[in-house]
Amino acid sequence: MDVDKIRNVALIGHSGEGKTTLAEAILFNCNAIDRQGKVDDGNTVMDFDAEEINKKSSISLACANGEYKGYKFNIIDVPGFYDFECEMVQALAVADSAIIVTGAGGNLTVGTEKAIDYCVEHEIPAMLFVNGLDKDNSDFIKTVNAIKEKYGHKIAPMIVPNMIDGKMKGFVKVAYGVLRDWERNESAVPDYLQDAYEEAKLAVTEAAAENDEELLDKFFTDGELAPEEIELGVKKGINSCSTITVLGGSAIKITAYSI
Ligand SMILES: Nc1nc2c(ncn2[C@@H]2O[C@H](COP(=O)(O)OP(=O)(O)OP(=O)(O)O)[C@@H](O)[C@H]2O)c(=O)[nH]1
Ligand SMILES: [Mg+2]
Repeated sequence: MDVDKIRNVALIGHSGEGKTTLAEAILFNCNAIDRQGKVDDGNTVMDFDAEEINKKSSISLACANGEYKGYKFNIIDVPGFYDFECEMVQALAVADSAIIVTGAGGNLTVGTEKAIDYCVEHEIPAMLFVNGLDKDNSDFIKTVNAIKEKYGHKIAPMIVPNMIDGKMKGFVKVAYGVLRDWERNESAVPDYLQDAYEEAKLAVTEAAAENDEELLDKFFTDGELAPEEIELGVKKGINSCSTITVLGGSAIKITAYSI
């Protein structure tokens, strides 16, 4: 495979927020494994060491790879406990980018903060994955707002989850302004998600415009950007480390699916 089709991605963040579980889901979706193991069952790819299985928590970094849409992803699963911070430093020395996995408890956890600070300081392109949206009391918007409080306009949520009775039934694709369910049916953004959608749309549009002169001109002239332009500008922002995009879901429940 061509080198330019290889991506080294580190999963970092606070302990217990779901990095190993998300790695398992990614590998499953890449068809690298044929069943999705669970940390609690001691059968994940990344937590293979006897002590990790015993503790139900990662101790050293682990790597596995899978292919998706013509790209090879080398996934590096990093332990979240502070005692193992050097593992994050090692992983990010070789990673092209990071997925910062955070819980959805409505706050900025210390591990998330450390992970974002490290990526910002060392200019590592990063995105946030707000995990555990199947849990009672999970709150994507509150969590994103808590992170925004410290990192402001760097944070650009590309989705707004559609939560019904505590379950994520799909999400608004913010750049496109459509609601998508897990069968990939698309419909108009419902009224109850309108405010959250508009707020997120403004955030991603501004992030896109800030990262590209032409888009900035267009934004000032037209007051809006096309979905493809938003995606292009946000991608540029991620690459130049001025934007951290946000997705969310439930690692334990992710089955074959792509945005
Ligand atoms: N309900 C729910 N539980 C989850 C989710 N993701 C992970 N968990 C559970 O949370 C616990 C911790 O998950 P891990 O994947 O080990 O978390 P981690 O971030 O790798 O933890 P460290 O390796 O200690 O940093 C396990 O019991 C998982 O089954 C999720 O999306 N929803
Ligand atoms: Mg782990």
